[in-house]
Amino acid sequence: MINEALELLMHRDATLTEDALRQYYTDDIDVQILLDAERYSLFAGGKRIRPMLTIEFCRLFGGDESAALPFACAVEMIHTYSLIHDDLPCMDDDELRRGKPCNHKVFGEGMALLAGDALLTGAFEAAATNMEAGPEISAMAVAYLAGCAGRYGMIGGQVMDVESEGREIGLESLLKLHSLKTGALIGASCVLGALAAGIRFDNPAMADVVTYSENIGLVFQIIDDILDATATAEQLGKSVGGDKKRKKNTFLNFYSVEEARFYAEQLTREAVTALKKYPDSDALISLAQWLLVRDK
Ligand code: GRG
Repeated sequence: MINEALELLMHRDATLTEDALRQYYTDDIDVQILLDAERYSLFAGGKRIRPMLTIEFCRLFGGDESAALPFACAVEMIHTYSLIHDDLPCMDDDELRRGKPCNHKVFGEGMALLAGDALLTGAFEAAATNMEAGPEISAMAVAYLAGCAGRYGMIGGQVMDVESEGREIGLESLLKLHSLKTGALIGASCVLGALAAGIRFDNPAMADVVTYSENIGLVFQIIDDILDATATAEQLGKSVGGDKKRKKNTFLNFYSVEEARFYAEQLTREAVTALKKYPDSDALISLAQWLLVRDK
């Protein structure tokens, strides 16, 4: 369920991102295997939701997409690294990702680890050298992104996830876990787009960016939990049923599928309300509504 205008825009932003991502790679025979491993996962066909958020928030505030693209690449590199590392035998030990065998299944565990490391460091290089945004905004973006990706952000969420496997946690802890593990990078994707358009942290508009991102971040995870329990591996391009198998804490420990969807609808309404006063917010509103009904 996706309207044609949103589908076109998703495709356009994904193409822009992929063209920009390619520019960070120059072939070097001595590290060819690493570059191949990175590009194997980076260009394996993800939905590119995070870079789209960066580009569209920049556009929402009248910025030029050329200032958003290095930040869009940075968030997609960090996202891809997290998927590679999360699939490793020492984490979720998965087989399939983005419709293909996981990185370590093709390149081996050591190279998959290094490909993730190189994507993480490459992300910060891309963000720090954003010439269009300039050094001051780039520095703010790097600091914000590091906070969201690190110990009090995505990694912190992953730690909470690993530590709570097989043990029941309360709803409040689950909300924190997901707002860190999934929400923090989605939040950074939105904030970096606004920064690229020159919106500073003391601008009241930034609070609307954060409200939208916090709400869609939770929706993203609720739908992910529902899809893990109800969709097929062919549909998602990744293994399904892993949450139950690994006794992970998910929203379905607290709600039925219908109740979880109802909760996600409420959160989507909050996200839409935060942006509807902005004249060019149609794309981001449609994206929030699509995240609620996505089936992959
Ligand atoms: C660094 C090991 C490590 C983990 C960090 C983000 C994360 C924690 C792990 C990745 C796996 C995971 C289940 C993350 C939750 C967020 C999520 C559902 C990611 C999948 O995002 P999509 O659907 O993926 O946007 P595509 O492939 O479309 O880009």
